[in-house]
Amino acid sequence: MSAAVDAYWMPFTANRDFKKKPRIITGANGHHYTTEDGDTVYDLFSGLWTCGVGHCHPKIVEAVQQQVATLDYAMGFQASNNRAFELAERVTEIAPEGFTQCFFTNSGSESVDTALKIALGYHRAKGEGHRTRLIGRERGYHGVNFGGMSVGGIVPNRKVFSANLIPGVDHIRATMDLEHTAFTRGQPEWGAHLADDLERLAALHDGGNIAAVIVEPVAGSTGILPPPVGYLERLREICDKHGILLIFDEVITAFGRLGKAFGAEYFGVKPDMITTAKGLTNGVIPMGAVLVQQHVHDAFMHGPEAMIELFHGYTYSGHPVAAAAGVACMDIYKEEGIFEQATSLAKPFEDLLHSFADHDKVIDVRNIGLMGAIELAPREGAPGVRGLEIHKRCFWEEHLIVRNGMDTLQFSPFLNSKVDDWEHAFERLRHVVDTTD
Ligand code: PXG
Ligand code: PLP
Repeated sequence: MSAAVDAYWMPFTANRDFKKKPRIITGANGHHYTTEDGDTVYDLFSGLWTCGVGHCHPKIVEAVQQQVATLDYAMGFQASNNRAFELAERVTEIAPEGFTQCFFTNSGSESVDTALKIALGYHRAKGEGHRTRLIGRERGYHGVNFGGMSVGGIVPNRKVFSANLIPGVDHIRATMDLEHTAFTRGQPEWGAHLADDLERLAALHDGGNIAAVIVEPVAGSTGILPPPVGYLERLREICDKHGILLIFDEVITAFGRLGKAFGAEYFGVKPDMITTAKGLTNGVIPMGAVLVQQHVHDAFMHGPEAMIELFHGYTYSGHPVAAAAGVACMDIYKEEGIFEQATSLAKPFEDLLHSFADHDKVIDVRNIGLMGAIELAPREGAPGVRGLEIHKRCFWEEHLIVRNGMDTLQFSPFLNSKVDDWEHAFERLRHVVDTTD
């Protein structure tokens, strides 16, 4: 039986619908959840893109237990804890060359707002305080704080707050057009020219007024949009031409989702800052990080040495328990060859997803690394209902986590998944898709 469910106002959830028949998880182990009804559920979303190495990994559990009993918390401003320094070293070690600095936050949303603030401070420190404009992309997701929401491009997330979004923000176009890209495996050939939209905004505002451009290398939340071939390279070129900082929001794509430590490495394009969260701690303790290139950091390191260089930080920046979880993750990524496993799983994953391409309800299948989407045609007059029904039926009838964003089914499987488990799961999913109106 459900405990009382009234008091908890759930995030990004249809609360009234959910509370009629709650889906409540009470335990997890490896690739499965346990529900309050005692069912074992296979997770095709690894948490919320978070738990790449599986749930309750013994090495992370142990690291957290030891840390919480050794140093639970230490003040983080003008003093710190050993674990935060250790994790910053470990993360910058696997980052692309030049990323020598790490600023800790507690979430992806905080990482994004931190990166935007660093961008503004950077230009000011360099005597270009007029560079204040921030550019995001339509359909982008950069979390829910005011900065991230403003550069984000997901309409329902912005609509209610429209009049209070931060000023001086513009957006380039999204990269997907089903007419040109439907059923592409990996990066579409079509669409590199969409990066030129940044050139248009640079012409409109004068490129010299633009502080930063933020994009997800692969747009995740909006339904997995891999970048067109050549697109990210072109964005980098335009940013360089106008002195604009490029921020990759890698809250999803960092730490193995594409088979590399960072999407920047996978695509061979180097931004100036990288925002992360999720896989930094395998979702076990909330934590995010902004990785910064040396030149960005160094721009702040002037003036009297006794002065704070960046007036920004969170009570829990570099929290020792979160950092201990992070260090354990970095160990696991290396010792268990997690990124290599993810790389070798990408092709079987792609094949399983694209086996839905011929289905009469399916209008697109997209994938890259271990990110994938099956987009269903919306039911007439009821957008999103088909997707939600499939999510619920998968949970209750097939004991399967399949996330839906409206009518797009989204997949973020474990980086160390077993192909047999997938085959079984996708068979059950097909049955649900077949038998849902
Ligand atoms: N940037 C990106 C690129 C993200 O994907 C955030 C920022 C915000 O992170 P926090 O930790 O503040 O939630 C995200 C988070 C989904 C889903 O189903 C995606 C996210 C979160 C929850 C669900 O696609 N992305
Ligand atoms: N609100 C108040 C009243 C505070 O004192 C603080 C931090 O000291 C905050 C908000 C910010 O909290 P956090 O540092 O956890 O983001």
